[in-house]
Amino acid sequence: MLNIKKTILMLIALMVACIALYAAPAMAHGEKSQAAYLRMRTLLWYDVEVSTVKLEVNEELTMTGKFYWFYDWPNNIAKPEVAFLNIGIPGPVFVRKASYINGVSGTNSTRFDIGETYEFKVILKARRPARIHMHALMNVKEAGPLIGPGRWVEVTGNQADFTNEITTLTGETIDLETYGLENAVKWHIFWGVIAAAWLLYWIFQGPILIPRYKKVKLLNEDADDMISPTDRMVGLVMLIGTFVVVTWSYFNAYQEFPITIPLQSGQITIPALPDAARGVTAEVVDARYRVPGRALEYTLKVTNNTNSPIKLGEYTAANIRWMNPEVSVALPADSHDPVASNGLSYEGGAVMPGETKLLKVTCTDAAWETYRLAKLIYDPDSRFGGLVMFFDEEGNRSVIAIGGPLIPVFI
Ligand SMILES: [Cu+2]
Repeated sequence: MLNIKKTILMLIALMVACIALYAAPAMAHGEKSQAAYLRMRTLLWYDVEVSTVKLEVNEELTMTGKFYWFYDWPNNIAKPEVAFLNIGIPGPVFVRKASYINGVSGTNSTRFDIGETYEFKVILKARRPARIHMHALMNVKEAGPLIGPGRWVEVTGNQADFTNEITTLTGETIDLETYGLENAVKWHIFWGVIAAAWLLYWIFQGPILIPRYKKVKLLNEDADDMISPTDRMVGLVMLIGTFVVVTWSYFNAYQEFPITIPLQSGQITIPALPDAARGVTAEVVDARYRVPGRALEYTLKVTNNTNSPIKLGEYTAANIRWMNPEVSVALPADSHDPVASNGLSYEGGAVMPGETKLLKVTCTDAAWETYRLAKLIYDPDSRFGGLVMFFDEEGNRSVIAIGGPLIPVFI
């Protein structure tokens, strides 16, 4: 009888544990839950590419791209005074070997200018076999993570083969994967044993807790007699021994590593890229979106100051790309790449050199709904942003940031 009860209880406990521990794999990585206006009006990523999507442990992958800090930065979001170029992956499936922003090392945090464009390059080395959705990511102090486009990347092989070797300025080649580990474990065990020995010594010295408390009460002023001369001697040996080991190990470590430096931190300012607009200006005259619906419609006042006719080829916002296939062709890189290859159309045709005209643009795709930009209706600031890309007859691209109030249409 008792056994059946026990078995049932154990099964219930096991079930609860399983339910508590089970977590479904995340398919999207947080971006959809961020406010739509935030995603459209903070950091706009484009040209993001990975050098490979399938590689083995120890092989390298390079992620490159550009990002633009939206000129109409939301008031309630901290400005990128301290920002760090990161990569959004589930733990160190890769280790970052190097990162560059406009060719300058991105090891530390950086200050960026609103309204400016930068390009980045991150070199990663595969460490653990996994299939992951890798995102470009910018951490902005007090604003949080600004998530860039993601790509499915698969690492094969064996983690045991992974090495992360570097050569120090003292000429020694070390493997960062295991360097110093043995020493750290050794010293922690050593001090743990000393602490345990001290505790055990007193536990075996006779009554503890309540009996001892009673004895102290009973002996009253003579309670100190409970500590014998041997006890005092053991205490003294422990005290002096600790000082001796600390001092000796300090000098020993100094002798073994005579050249050490403090943790390198600090901040650099990186000059921005030249303006990508190339003499083309565009501003939003009015903009609407349908609720419910999947269409974003806006009128652009475009001036072409280049010497070649230009056509609108792409609008991108919140990592979604609406393409005008007559001008610029792009296909989704994988199943989770929101590229609407045929999503953009417009009335107005080419803008001639020196001409200013109005273009009526329609951006349609399910991504507007699935990536929850339609949730702009819940945002406290119904303004949108994005980048429009014009192409001239030679294929030269002009990238212009646009934005403004976005009015919902209900019927
Ligand atoms: Cu993702």
